[in-house]
Amino acid sequence: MPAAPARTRTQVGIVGAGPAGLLLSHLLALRGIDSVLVEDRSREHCEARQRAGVLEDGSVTLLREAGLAGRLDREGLEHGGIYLQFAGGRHHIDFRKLTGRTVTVYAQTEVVKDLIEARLAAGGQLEFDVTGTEVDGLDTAHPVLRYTSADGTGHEVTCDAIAGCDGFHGICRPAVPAGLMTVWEREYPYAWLGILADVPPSTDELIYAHHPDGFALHSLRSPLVSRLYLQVAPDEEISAWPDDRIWAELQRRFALPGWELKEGPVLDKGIIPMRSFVSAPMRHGRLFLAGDAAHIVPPTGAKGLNLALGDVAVLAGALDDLLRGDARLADAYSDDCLERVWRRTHFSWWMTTMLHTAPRADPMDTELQLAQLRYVTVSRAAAASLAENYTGYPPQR
Ligand code: RFL
Ligand code: PHB
Repeated sequence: MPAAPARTRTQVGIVGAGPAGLLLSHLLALRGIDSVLVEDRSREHCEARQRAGVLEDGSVTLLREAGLAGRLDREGLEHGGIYLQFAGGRHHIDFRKLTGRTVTVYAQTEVVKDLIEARLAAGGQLEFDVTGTEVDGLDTAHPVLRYTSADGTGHEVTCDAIAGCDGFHGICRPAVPAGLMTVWEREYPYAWLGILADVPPSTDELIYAHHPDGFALHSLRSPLVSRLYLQVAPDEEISAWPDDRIWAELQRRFALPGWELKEGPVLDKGIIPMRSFVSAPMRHGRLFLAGDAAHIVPPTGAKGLNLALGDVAVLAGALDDLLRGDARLADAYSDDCLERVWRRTHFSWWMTTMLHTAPRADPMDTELQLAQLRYVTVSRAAAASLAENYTGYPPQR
């Protein structure tokens, strides 16, 4: 007979040690609220997986106000704009001039490392490598979080609320009974191939390039490390892309007279699917969904990480009040988030469709994209709209 699970209590059970779950446990601790955070991957895996790289200024402020920005302030690279490249020209969109705001290039790997270190230093309950995570009793006042630790011990944690921060493929969203959630979804007929390269960036700010053969993006991780992306077919195998082929394709899509793309050893590469997905409400009983567990954006607008941080900033306040007996912010949580989520979902879709070449695009589609790109680079109003959205609109709270 299996041993009875260890039964414990906490105020908030959190599933997932991505940016959403980790920041939530930190924000709750600042408010004096206990949490137990469980993660089914290893600490090393969570700290190493290559994902997003751009923080809105509101995300930087949020991390700073939470006392988490020591290294971010030292190592983050503040960018005052981006380049849009199309039809053989490169055009600067000056966020500072247009909005007075900036973004900061600081990799999600570093945000996650900083958050894990801060939680462990504060004695936070954070368990990696768990298996069999389950949530139960969601429509009661005391939902239950079950999981098995890496050493095989079963746990049953009685909570006052559970936060589903377990990403798109997690177990929390599927735990909501069928029929209670509405889902909006769009899959795009392309994917991104991303590489991390041991070479100084060839640009001072990100380059988003429209090209007849497909989109390309030049981003960076530090003054010494570059991050680059290529639009590829959605079913592309990474094995079909040896490093030489990747560099040749990047060279073609970024080519500009008088400018050189520097090449270097590829440290990491992978294929990233492109999807827009929103599920609502972001709450069922005492289960609150946050980040990718509730919504996914294609990466073209650099919004996924920012949305995850924004959700839990709202959720921390809502849970604080709920645990003191005031449910008003918890009741408003989903609607409060969804306004920000839908604006960023639209912006991400807009950037994606403006910049990528659809497999069956005809010459009319291409001319419409180029007309939009020219407008955004020529009209101050259109450029300001892009700048306002890229730096974060509506602003994080
Ligand atoms: P995360 O980061 O996916 O974290 C969820 C965590 O939950 C864990 N988990 C479980 N833990 C316990 N029990 C279970 N049953 C569990 N099931 C899952 C997972 O292991 C994971 O640690 O979600 P969060 O915190 O909401 O953060 C969202 C961001 O990670 C995401 O929006 C962005 O990184 C999106 N994204 C990118 N955005 C960009 O702007 N630029 C990019 O280049 C970029 N690349 C990416 C990405 C997302 C990716 N995923 C999720 C497919 C590349 C990838 C591969
Ligand atoms: C990144 O640096 O990984 C990155 C930057 C901007 C994007 C997407 C990804 O739009």
